[in-house]
Amino acid sequence: MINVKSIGVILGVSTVLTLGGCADANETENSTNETVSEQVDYTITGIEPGAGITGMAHQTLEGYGNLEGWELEESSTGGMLTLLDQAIANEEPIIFTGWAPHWMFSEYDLKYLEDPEGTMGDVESIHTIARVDFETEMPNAYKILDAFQWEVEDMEAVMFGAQESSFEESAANWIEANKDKVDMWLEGTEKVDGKEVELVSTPWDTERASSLVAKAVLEQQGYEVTVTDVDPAVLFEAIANGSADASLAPWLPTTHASFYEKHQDNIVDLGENLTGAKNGLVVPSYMDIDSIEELEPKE
Ligand code: PBE
Repeated sequence: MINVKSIGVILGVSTVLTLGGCADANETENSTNETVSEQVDYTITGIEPGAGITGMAHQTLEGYGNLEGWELEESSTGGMLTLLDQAIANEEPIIFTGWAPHWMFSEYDLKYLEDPEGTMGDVESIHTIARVDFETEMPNAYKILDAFQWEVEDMEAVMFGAQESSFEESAANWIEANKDKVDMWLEGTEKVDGKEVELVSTPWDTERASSLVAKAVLEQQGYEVTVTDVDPAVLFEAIANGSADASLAPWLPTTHASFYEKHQDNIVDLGENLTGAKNGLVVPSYMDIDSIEELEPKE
C-alpha cells in the first residue's frame, strides 16, 4: 500500500515538474500545494436536507475531530449529480454524499471513503413497513408486500431501464421478464376488486423502482394503487398515523434509524425487500485520498 501510494505521489510531482516549464506558475503552485481539504474548501457536497444520508453526513461532521470547521452543502440529488459531472469532466476534486444502488457508480469511476467511525453506516437493507391494521384489513395486499423481495441486480435493471423510458415502463418490462419471481410473491393470494392501496415512497430512483414494481404487481391482483413521494420523516409519520398503507422505502439499520425509532411502536416492519445498499462519503477514484480520517480540520 505505502509503496503504491508513494509511486503515485512521485508520478504526480514529476508530471507537474514537466508541465511547469510551459504552464502558468501560479496555477501549478495551486494544484500542487493545496491539500484535498483545501481544494474542496472544507465542503462536502450534499443532497436534500430531509434525506437520511444528510443526517448521517451531519453526524459524520460532528463525530470526526478532523472535520472541525467543515460544512455540508445541502442541495438536491440533481444538483449534486450536476456538480459531480462537472468535477469529473475537469478532473477536479469533490467529496459528496453518495449511495448504491445508483447509476453514478456505473457512469463514473468512484470510491467510498473509509469510515472507521461508522457514522455513514455499513451495508444497509431496504425494508417494507405497513400501518398497524393493514394486515387485517387487506390481507392479500399485505401478503404480496410481505413476500416482495429482490436483489440489487433487479432494482438496477428497473432503474437503468427507466433512463431510456419511464419507471412505469421499466417496471412493466422487469415484471414481464421475471414472472417466476412475481409468481412467488403472488403465491397463495387472491384477486380483489378495486380496493385502494396507498403506498408512500421517497423521491429517489431506488425507491421509484421498488414502488412502481409493487404498484404494478398489486394492480395485477385487482388493487388500485397510488404512490406518493415524500421525505423520509413524512413517510414514517404517514404509516404510523395510518394515512398511508405501506412503504418499500425505509433504509435500515442506520439511514432512517431516527425515524424508525420514533415510530416503531406504531408501524409493522415486514422485513427486508432488498439487501446490499450502501451510503457513504464518495470521491472520484482519481483523488489521492482513501479515508475520512485523512481530511484536515479547517484552521
Ligand atoms: N438515499 C437514497 C435516501 C434513501 C434512498 C440514500 C439518498 C436517503 O438518504 O434517505
